[in-house]
Amino acid sequence: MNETMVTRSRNRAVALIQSSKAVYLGTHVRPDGDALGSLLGLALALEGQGKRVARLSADPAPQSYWFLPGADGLSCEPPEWPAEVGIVVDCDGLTRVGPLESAFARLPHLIDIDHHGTDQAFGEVQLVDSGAAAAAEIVYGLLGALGVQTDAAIASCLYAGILTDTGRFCYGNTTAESLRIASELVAAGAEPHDIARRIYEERSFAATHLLGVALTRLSPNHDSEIVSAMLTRRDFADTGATPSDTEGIIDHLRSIGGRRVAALFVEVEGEQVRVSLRSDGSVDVAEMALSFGGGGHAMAAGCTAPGSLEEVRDRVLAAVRSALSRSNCSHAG
Ligand SMILES: [Mn+2]
Repeated sequence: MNETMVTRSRNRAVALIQSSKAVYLGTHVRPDGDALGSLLGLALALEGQGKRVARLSADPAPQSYWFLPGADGLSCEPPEWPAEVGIVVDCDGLTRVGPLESAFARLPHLIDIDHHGTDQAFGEVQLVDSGAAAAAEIVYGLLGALGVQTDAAIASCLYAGILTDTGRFCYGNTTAESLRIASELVAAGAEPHDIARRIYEERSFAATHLLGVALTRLSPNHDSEIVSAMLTRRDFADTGATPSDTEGIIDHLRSIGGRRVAALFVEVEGEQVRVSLRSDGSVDVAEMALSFGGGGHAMAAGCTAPGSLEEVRDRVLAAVRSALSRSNCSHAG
């Protein structure tokens, strides 16, 4: 999306928001730091403008995000009261809100705020910029257009979104714009040390135990270009870990030197496997995830596929291998 289109969409979003009194805000299932930070920051800003706001998320926030202002106001069900506008953040399709989809689909107006390269446009206004490292960056731009004064609470939410989606400003998606916005958020009152400590340094005993189990399952594949690990439902029962405790495990896999793709396979209810993929940039894992019904970014993507752990692992790793072979060929040629 070019600059003019972004500006035009932003103006349309501003007009819709300004003409509304009640707004539903939603984000994807199993919300991450960007999903929560974008939703909660936008919620505070709209409330500051006198609007009634519902903070909707099908799944609860992982414990490490409970400190974010307004996180305790998240609800998994739409409120009794109606809204004129729905705003869905960090979702590359409306289905990503899970069971809340119908609540959003029946609203008169819908705004899609996203930064996934795999975004399947939905709603009346698409504020989509795949060049943004986080949806929180796009929300920040929207708040500027709405004339919102970013206070410390809003700044903390948006900063958490950018911090986590850029992997603490380490991933390849980190831009001068990410750092400029982060700097402005810190100037507005976000506290980098405190936010990083709460998100990254308060991992629970059970989550740390689960990480340990995952690290004992490391397996090198394809001439050591791929590293993968698997977690069974039994592992969760044994450690007392919750599904959201897998967050960050993939980063340990991708930090292993010389690996081009890291993959984590997690057995979930209903004979399904949740797959997280990371790439060093040599192959596009979003494309791969998309072919398995998921989505994401070129260097970080995921999907949930039906089948046993071994079946899904074999299918996904076969796809990764052939993508790597293709990329090796094109580099050789
Ligand atoms: Mn995001």
